[in-house]
Amino acid sequence: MESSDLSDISTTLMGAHHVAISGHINPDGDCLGSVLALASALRICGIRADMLLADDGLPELYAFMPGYRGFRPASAYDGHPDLFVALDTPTPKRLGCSFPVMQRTPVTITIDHHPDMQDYADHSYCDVTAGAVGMMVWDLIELMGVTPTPAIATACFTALITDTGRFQYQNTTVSAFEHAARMQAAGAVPSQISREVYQNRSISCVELEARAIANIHFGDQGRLVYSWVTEQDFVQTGATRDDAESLPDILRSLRGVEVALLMREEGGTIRASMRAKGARDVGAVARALGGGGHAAAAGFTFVGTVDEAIERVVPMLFVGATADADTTAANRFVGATPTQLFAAINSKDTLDVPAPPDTPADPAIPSAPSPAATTPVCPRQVPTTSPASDRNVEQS
Ligand SMILES: [Mn+2]
Repeated sequence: MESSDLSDISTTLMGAHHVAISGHINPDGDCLGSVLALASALRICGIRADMLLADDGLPELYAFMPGYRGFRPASAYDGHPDLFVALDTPTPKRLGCSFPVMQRTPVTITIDHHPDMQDYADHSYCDVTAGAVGMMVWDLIELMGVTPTPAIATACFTALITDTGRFQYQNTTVSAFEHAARMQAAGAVPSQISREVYQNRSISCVELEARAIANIHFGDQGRLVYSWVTEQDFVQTGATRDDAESLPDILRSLRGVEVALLMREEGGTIRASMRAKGARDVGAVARALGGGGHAAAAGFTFVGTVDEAIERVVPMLFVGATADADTTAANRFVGATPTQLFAAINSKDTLDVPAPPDTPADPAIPSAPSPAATTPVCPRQVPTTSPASDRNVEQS
């Protein structure tokens, strides 16, 4: 295992005959666009490139990207490539069904931008300052000597716009805009891509959003917001799993909110997505719960019910939200019982917080909890006894 630079990786790629490329499970715009762009560039060089899906899901949202139907589930893949590339995937676990393919491939590469990337390949390249892996793939394609086609530019721009939240997140750097300019010059049409990704919602998606808005609860004097959607909500609205993608950002967009948590019920588990504004680091909380991600956007899976997840996770976010840069704050509470967590939250030590933000006066915005509420009160009351299953967290 070694840390390589992009030109080493370019050389390795150009020497290959048959490459398999995969992103992570629950694929997003960055991993799908990055895989598509790199595969296109390799094919231009006369190298066979197979695009693998780490799980069976392929979101229709990104079907406008040229070559999209070329993805195939890794679970049904029986090829024997001589080179494997993992993009946007920090851990082998996130490679899902693509990991066995990686294991039977003689040479392996990872290119990523997650702060928690593990060194699990022969060659790995990680740039945590890159807004999207699509930017790194763009640089790599230039190093390969390939002139980016409009299809490559469209795929990379889609990666960039989705991972920077339309150039709104903290990872929107000068370099992100410079890359965007080069992608547009090569044929990406930002207005068209934005229309496909953001102006293309189903009524089911909006109805699911209404359910999530109806479940909104505040904690930490309005700085924390959380909500959830149940399996029943999906059935009744006809919404798909992909339709839930926009929900965390809706929560974060609320005035005064610094940390947002959206829980999605799926089988016996809760898929949780967190978003942060400003200096808050939800990535640390996600890692403490067995998940991962970035400071501003992270997630984890929780084995249990919505109520159990609220009881377990909301206090951690509350403490994290009051700890500023102290990313170890959340870790201190791993393994604690709910009773211990709430005791800690109620202690003066962890409530030494700055003055609360102005309470929103707009009647359209759900009112913040009263100043007397010094705990992250869930209207779904936390039981006084503690039947919560802490064991589930460690398993997720
Ligand atoms: Mn990414």
